[in-house]
Amino acid sequence: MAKQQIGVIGLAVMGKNLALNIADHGFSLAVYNRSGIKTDNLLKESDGRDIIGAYSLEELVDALEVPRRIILMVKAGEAVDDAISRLVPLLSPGDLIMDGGNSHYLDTIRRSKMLEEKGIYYLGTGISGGEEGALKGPAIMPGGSLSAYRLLEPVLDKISAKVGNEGCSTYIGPDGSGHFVKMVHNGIEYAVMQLIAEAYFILKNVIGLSNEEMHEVFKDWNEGELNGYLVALTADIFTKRDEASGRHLVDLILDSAGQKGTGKWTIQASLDLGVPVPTIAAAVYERVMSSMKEERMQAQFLLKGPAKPDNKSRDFTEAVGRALYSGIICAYAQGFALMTKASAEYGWSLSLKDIAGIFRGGCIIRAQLLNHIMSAYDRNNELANLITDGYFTNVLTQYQAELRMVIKTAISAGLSVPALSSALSYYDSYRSGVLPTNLIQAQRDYFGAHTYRRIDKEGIFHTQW
Ligand code: NBP
Repeated sequence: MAKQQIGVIGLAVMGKNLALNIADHGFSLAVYNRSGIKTDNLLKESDGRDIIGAYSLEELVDALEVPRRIILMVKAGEAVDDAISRLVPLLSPGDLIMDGGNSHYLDTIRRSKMLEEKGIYYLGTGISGGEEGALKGPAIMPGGSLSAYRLLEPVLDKISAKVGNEGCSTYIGPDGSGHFVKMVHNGIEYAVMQLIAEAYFILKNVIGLSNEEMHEVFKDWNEGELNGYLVALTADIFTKRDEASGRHLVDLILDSAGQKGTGKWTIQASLDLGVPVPTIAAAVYERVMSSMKEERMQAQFLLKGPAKPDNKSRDFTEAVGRALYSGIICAYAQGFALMTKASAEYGWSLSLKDIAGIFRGGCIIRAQLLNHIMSAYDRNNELANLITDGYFTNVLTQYQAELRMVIKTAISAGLSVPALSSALSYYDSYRSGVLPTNLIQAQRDYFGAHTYRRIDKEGIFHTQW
């Protein structure tokens, strides 16, 4: 019997849709899921596609041509180690496993090393775009050896999202680099979502915009420099009504956000690598704060805010849009600075221009802004920080007064805007030739003899304070 070209393990939403996408591009598949019911369901949906079901890993491995190419789409964490440890005894040197889930990049580095020692190729691949992207074309970030990548390149190229003629899949670099880039993508996503939520909060509470007006504002924004998937879907959200009550659905949703961990990992990596990502951190912390609903409900009666300020006119909307764009620029700049440092630290030689390129299609943070990011890295591949590129410097210089004014207004109204404020502080810290850290060094030396350097002399100093 002819063997199948690709194996997929894990047929929950992502694995199922990715399998259908791969089959739609003319590849034959063998699929397996731990519980057979998901395999049965996929086969029922497979409609003439060349997909066969396997009900054990042995059956799956037997059904595949050699070298075997197996894509894991199981839950990140122990499930991946478990699946690998059960697969390895069935595989031969030269076979390939690709982990397409949201694995932690340090796990991917560990797994790559372990499998390479056994002669098995490993690709740690970030896949972005959610359920729909997996089916219709995601952004794909493969990390591993170049030989491993070559084994799956034709498949990944075909199934990825397209921007014009360009596919949104590119070789990222060795071992954990693909999952690192996907993690940072998600960190930026957290920040942009929080920034948008803060803009909404200001428009609602300071200008008093209705949901219909909010829809118009976000739709307008999406036609200009703020154009992007998250802005577009936000515009849509304001039109959705609850079928039972006829009310706007957004007003019925509890203000308590969940998270699956990639935002937290981004902050942890930023601390390990010594790169500030305060807007991403603010977004993650605000989700945590949002989940403390009961405490907040009690505190609202105890802790007083300012008197309600006068409403602003509709003109203020434009300033909020510019503040939002500035915040979003700072969030991307933080994420790209983190990738720059990781690339140097791990020797990944990341092409930030190519990464910006594949973020433009299929993924959640796709946005017009990424074209400017590509141009910035085209002008200078060694750029230390995006906000020092001419385009971004100009925008931030031009918009900073409005960013300050919008934050001031929100603060005066007692509205919490941690992401916008952190973006402004990031901008102000980064552009400060002098920070007050001389005093911190003096304090450290005072209580802990930690020593300090001076601006007028070479050497290391300690003072008996
Ligand atoms: P889930 O992350 O919910 O994982 C469920 C799948 O993992 C099922 O197929 C389940 O099998 C399987 N599984 C588990 Br749990 N433990 C296993 C084990 N020990 N051995 C074998 N299989 C095991 O699925 P998903 O939402 O489709 O996501 C898959 C991956 O893609 C995850 O890493 C996720 O973070 C990532 N991702 C998800 C999205 C998204 O929008 N959902 C977007 C981008 C990336 P069972 O059916 O037998 O329980």
